[in-house]
Amino acid sequence: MPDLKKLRVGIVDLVSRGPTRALYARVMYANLASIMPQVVGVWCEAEGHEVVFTCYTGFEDLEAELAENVDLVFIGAFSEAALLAYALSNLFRSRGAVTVLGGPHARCYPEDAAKYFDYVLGFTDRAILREVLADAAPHRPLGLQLAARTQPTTLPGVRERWKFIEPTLRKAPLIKMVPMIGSLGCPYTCSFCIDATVDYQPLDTHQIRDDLRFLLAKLERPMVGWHDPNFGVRFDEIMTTIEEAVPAGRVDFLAESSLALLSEPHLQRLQKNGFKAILPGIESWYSMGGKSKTGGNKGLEKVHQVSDHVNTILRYIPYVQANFVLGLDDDTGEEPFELTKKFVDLTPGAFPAYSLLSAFGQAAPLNLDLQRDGRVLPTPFHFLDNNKATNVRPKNYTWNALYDNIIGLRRHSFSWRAIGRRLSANHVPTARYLNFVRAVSSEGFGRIRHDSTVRRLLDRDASVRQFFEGESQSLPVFYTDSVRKDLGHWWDALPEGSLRHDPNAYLKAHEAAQVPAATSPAS
Ligand code: B12
Ligand code: SF4
Repeated sequence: MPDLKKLRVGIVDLVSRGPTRALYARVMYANLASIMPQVVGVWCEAEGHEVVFTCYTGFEDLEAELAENVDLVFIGAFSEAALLAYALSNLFRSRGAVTVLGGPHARCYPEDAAKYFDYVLGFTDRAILREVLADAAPHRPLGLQLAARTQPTTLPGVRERWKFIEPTLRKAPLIKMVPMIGSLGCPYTCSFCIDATVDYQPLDTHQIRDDLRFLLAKLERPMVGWHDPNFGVRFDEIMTTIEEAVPAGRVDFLAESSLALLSEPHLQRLQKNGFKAILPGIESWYSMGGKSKTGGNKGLEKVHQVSDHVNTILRYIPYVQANFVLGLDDDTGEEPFELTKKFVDLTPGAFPAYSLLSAFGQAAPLNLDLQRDGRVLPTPFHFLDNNKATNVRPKNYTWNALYDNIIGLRRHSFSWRAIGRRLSANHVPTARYLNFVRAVSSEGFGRIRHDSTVRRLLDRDASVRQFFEGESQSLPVFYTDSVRKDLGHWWDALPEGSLRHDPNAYLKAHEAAQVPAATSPAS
């Protein structure tokens, strides 16, 4: 076999969707770095290529940090950073590089991303990466969409990723989290979730054990953020792994886990092993009983049951973020919002995190139904971060009513009274500090301001109203102006037409894939 050309590979992990100076970003963004860009770095080097790696948190001068003369650039992006990714790809391509997009945006909107990248990757394993490295050629006007059939069975651990982790941690001034992962997929099937159809698969426990020991040797007091979609599905296995690797409580851990996995004996073991933050998904008061272990309980009964459970968690774990999805089709009227306020009052120590129902392209089975019903809007990707906008026309609410309820709930949750009660219910200084910063910065107060602006525009700006009602595809000036402001100088590199996308691309691709099967004589 002829020797492959040694490539100069740039890798950019986009944690921020543009330049920023926000306090929360300064404190936290480097801690939100993804695992896969680091994995890609390890795999590229193992294939003999030279790698330049950057985690962009919004503070760096990207142009100065990014390697000149790169042959191939991998960009990892969530949809909220898609426009920045498109602008970067445009710039790199104009300088002669070939570009590759991976990450949640590539998985959710491959058809759109292929207009701006040479390769768009879904599930990525080493074989897919080798294919890209071997080809490394421009594919224009439409990029190649490649994906492994399933999630990879192994990923390089912390020891191998350390050369990319270390410089990223240096950007975090206070809290420094090392990203680790113990499993992929999830056994639950929440219809709105990207992992609803991805089989659960634990990763190698020997590697996890080795990584934890490695970290203890590297850092005085390591803090590990588990990126498992649902941590602790094989609870005993992962706990035994941790217990065998490090003395109890020497490493701090954070994880997203469903309430169903957080029984009191499990909490005792989590506490003993140094778990400091847990992010359970409650999602709704009327559905998702399985993952919260509330069975058929609904409404107020579920609020009391879940609140008791979360208060119990808080006795063992100092930081709890309770995740909710607002605007689900099961919700009607003010009741779900009032129930969540009740939860906030009954559970003062938990930080309530609200996601607006968002249909991320082809992420979830539910999105096909929403697109079939014509309910998905072409809201620019920039706003699709679960918070700034929902791109789903509500089933049981007018826009005014939905926004009034959301604003009311946010005001209640981030009132000075609620903030004060939260701080006095938190017993650990870091938990108090983080909850305070989150409440008063872009997340709490910032979202109240943002939603209030949208609500005002719904009354006063006909173009906003028509866009939200699906009566007009013309982008309201409000959106264009916000993107221009957020992207800063990157706005100039934004490719023509990229503020728009086809919100029904998934349905169209799905239907096109059905046609041959339905018309074939063998079927
Ligand atoms: C862990 C997690 C987090 C963690 C860690 C985030 C991180 N940087 O990785 C935290 C809590 C910080 C987080 C934050 C957010 N998250 Co999150 N998160 C997840 C979660 C639960 C698991 C993702 C994961 O790591 N899986 C393990 C990896 C290995 O698998 P994978 O993601 O499927 O990736 C595969 C491929 O996509 C590909 N790949 C992935 N990245 C890359 C990069 C490159 C360069 C390449 C080539 C390939 C590649 O390879 C992988 C192996 O096949 C998913 C939901 C879920 N159940 O999957 C949501 C999810 C990814 N998050 C989501 C969102 C919206 C957010 C936030 C915007 C929420 C918010 N408002 O704060 C932020 C954004 C943070 C950021 N970095 O910008 C959405 C993304 C939708 C979208 N299209 O953008 C998801 C899908 C949840 C949802 N709502 O449906 N999140
Ligand atoms: S429990 Fe969490 S990760 Fe699993 S399917 Fe439901 S929302 Fe997705």
